[in-house]
Amino acid sequence: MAEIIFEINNGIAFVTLNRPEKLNAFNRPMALLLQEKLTACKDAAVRCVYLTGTGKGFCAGQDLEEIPDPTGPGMNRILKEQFNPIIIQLQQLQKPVVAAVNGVAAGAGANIALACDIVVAHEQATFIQAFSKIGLIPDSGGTYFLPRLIGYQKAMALMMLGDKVSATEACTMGMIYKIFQAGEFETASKQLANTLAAMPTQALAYIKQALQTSADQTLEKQLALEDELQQKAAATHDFKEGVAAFMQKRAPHFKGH
Ligand code: LHQ
Repeated sequence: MAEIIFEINNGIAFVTLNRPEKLNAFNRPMALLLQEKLTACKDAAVRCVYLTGTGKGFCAGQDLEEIPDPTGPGMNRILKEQFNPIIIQLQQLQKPVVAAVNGVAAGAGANIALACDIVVAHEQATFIQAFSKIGLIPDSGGTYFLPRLIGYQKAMALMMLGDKVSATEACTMGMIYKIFQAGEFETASKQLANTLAAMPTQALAYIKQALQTSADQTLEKQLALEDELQQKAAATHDFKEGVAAFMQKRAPHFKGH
């Protein structure tokens, strides 16, 4: 059984973590396969990526059974070769990435979700910075994204205590975008991906680029970046189409470039 299920349909790359018996915890083959599939998502035919998990969990982070295994990857390689490249790939993809968090997201599993662009969750999903419970520190970008999303104080407490945060709490504190009720989660989260895939992909990529730098940049530099990216956006087919459709009072047909 493949550790990652991958399918491109209607401009959306559906990427499903598939080790349900372990709540989709990552072993090395799964991490390397995810990297391969995220590379495949660079294809221009993909205009949105939808990341989710099989079964009752989204992802329980690193497979802890692999750690003491003498034939396993070893602590010194797991971040460098497995999780860090995944986080960079998610951030560098020039298109929106939706995390559809279907259940528990713990450890690196939680932080992979937070490295996606738009995070939506099933009402029963939970988010756990589980690391401190086993004597580790949050990784996979958690110490970067979480304080930026919810503030230093709440991030510190959640990371030190390893609290289980409900989807409702996560939404209230700004960790995630939306919650969907059980009966509508799959349809509504896929509809979100459909909407994004039909949008001006290049403009969405520029939005992603601009927001990624905003927290670490002076206002002057950010204004200059907005100017640069706006010139590029204005040169796309989709900008011309967007304005034409508005003037002609019709729905736009964006091509993604
Ligand atoms: C698992 C796991 C798991 C193996 C559930 N591994 N089997 C980076 C650098 C280097 C090294 C280490 O890691 C990292 C990054 C990290 O991600 S560190 C953090 C690793 N993750 C965790 O510490 C979370 C461990 N899991 C849990 O605390 C619980 O399973 C949660 C809270 C996620 C869910 O609890 P429950 O809903 O009660 O489910 P469960 O505990 O019964 O799990 C179901 C099965 O999945 C169970 O197997 P079993 O054979 O008993 O049915 C678990 O053993 C297995 N599983 N997480 N990470």
